Amino acid sequence: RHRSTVKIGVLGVPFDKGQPRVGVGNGPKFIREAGLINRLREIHENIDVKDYGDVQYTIDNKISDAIPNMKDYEHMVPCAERTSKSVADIIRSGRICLTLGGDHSIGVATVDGHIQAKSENIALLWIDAHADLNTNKTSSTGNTHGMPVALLAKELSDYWPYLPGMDWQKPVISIRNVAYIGLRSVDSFERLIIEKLGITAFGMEDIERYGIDTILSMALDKVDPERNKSIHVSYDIDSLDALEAPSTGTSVRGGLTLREGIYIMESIHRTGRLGAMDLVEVNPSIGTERDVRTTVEAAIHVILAAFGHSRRGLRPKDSHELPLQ
Ligand code: HAR
Ligand code: MN
Ligand code: MN
Ligand code: MN
Repeated sequence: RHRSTVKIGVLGVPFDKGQPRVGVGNGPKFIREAGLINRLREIHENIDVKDYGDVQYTIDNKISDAIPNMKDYEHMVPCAERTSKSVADIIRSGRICLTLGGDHSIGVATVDGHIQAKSENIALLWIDAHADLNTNKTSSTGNTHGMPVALLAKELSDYWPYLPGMDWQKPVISIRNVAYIGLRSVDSFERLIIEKLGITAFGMEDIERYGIDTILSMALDKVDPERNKSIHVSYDIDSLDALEAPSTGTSVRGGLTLREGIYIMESIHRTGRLGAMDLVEVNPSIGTERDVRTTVEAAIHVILAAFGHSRRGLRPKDSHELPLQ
């Protein structure tokens, strides 16, 4: 009956340089304008939400084109540094950090910030159609939103050149603490890395076979066997089926239903150990007005589930009886 207070810090990262399409930088604006903050407050009476606004950064021209096949590196690096610091500060102040993207290149920063604040005891769930596991050598696009997991993984550090401006990004996560859910568009080198390193990866065919509830327990058994870690969920809206989330840059059909997408976050909420969540790749410049509304609403439903919204409804606030008359 008595619910403990859920403290949330919302951070916008309107970053779009990790991929070629304009518009994804407006994700935070559209998600906020759809009423996110108040809708979080309406989940129940013990929600405490603070909006930290958007991350600002200035381009570092000293490092422009420093790394072959990493487009707009001089944007990615300073934005990531600022984002990591903000995420760490928000978590240190006792809040669960909800980061609104922006493209998925910001995942390197949000996970880094979470690790800075909580030491290395975190488990990372990467909910995505894509593995985002390319290095600048394996990427066929040079888009950094396809690289964050490879930047984070300890086991892949030898596959990167020296990355100027990224010295702050020292605590990398072991790939043993990462699980994918929703994969269905994986590049050949990404598949090779997944197999060589034995990364926990559940694609759509696994979800088809076992069901989302079992998949989630299997994922947590691997990355958080003692059920004691701070959980980071990096949620790419393109994990959802293209029909559920059409307004995103690289949509792939045959994905998660919104029901499965919501269920994932309801389950993570029940663990009581959500430490940070990213919601990325909503692009309001793609599709019709209705597509945008569908996508933004899907994002909000997934977020509300993460912070305790119940599809069973809320009990009356001060009463256990039906009103008479
Ligand atoms: N694997 C492709 C690349 O590296 C596509 C990257 C993915 N797009 C995303 N990230 N939305 O999940 O370019
Ligand atoms: Mn550039
Ligand atoms: Mn992604
Ligand atoms: Mn994706």
